[in-house]
Amino acid sequence: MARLFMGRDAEHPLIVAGLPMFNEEETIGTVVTKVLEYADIVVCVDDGSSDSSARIAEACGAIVHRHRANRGYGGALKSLFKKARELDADALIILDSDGQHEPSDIPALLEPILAQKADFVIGSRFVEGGAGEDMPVYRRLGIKVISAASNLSSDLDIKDTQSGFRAFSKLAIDRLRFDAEGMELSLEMLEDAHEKQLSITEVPTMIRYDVPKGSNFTAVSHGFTVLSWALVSLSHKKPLLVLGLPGLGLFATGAVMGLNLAQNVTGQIDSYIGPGLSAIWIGVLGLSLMATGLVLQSARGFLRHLIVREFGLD
Ligand SMILES: Nc1nc2c(ncn2[C@@H]2O[C@H](COP(=O)(O)OP(=O)(O)O)[C@@H](O)[C@H]2O)c(=O)[nH]1
Ligand SMILES: [Mg+2]
Repeated sequence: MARLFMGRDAEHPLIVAGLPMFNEEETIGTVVTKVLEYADIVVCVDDGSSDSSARIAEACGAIVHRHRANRGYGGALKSLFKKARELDADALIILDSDGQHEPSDIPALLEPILAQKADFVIGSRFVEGGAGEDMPVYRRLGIKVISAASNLSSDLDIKDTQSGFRAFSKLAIDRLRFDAEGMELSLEMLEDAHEKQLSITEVPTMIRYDVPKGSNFTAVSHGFTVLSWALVSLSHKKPLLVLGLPGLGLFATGAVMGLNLAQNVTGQIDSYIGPGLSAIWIGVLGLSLMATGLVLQSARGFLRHLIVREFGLD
């Protein structure tokens, strides 16, 4: 049954649920109806779905916000945050409209926010009590790799960086800004929250894979976009690690190849020219990577120092 109050105070905070929606006519009706049991307002962002999703969502009680051109998952989330600000929401909860997330988990995600213990809550498959029902093994592996790369750059130690089931406090709704168009937004948001010192926590949830249309993206395209974003971001933050370490590896390989050759030189010098040159260019490539890593790392340190000294920001 729909909640009858419209929250406006501490006892009845205004809960807005946001659903990015793209051709989800099979599931959207059930999802909107169930979500309305836990939220005051449901907003669906439709990116030119060619099916009846928008009509069904409206008939079930959701507000439908339409984009004229497809602006991707990231564009849908930007509109949802804007709408939450306009509505002056006390909390925003984002979930998929394909039925993968369980609306009855919404109170668990909202609990840390309403208790003012967190600003950003992730419904996680990988903390104790959470699960990915019928989750393909390659997806599980992909998410672990992406989360590891993301945690290397942000030190956040988030277990499920790819869950689309997320809740935000009023502070997070006001402060978070992101640019990404696609699923890489999942990481950009986390980094932005970390930089703005918003507190992030994970609560266990179940995410289902036995729904009619679990994903608009193949695991490979999702993995590739998000992982490349994670690596670019990591190279901005830790250039010495991303460039210097492989550089050191290449330099060591070149040196070992060269030494091996030098030890085995007998008579016929001609036959050593090819492998000798390879050893040299591998070594030089390694050295230049290390040098680039070092320069970028110190430039980063220098800029940071300048910003702190001149503007008092960190
Ligand atoms: N508005 C909008 N929603 C999208 C777009 N792409 C995906 N979605 C919705 O975003 C949610 C997550 O997408 P989905 O394909 O299920 O991603 P996955 O489950 O993480 O692989 C679903 O509810 C989709 O309907 C898009 O381009 N625009
Ligand atoms: Mg999905």
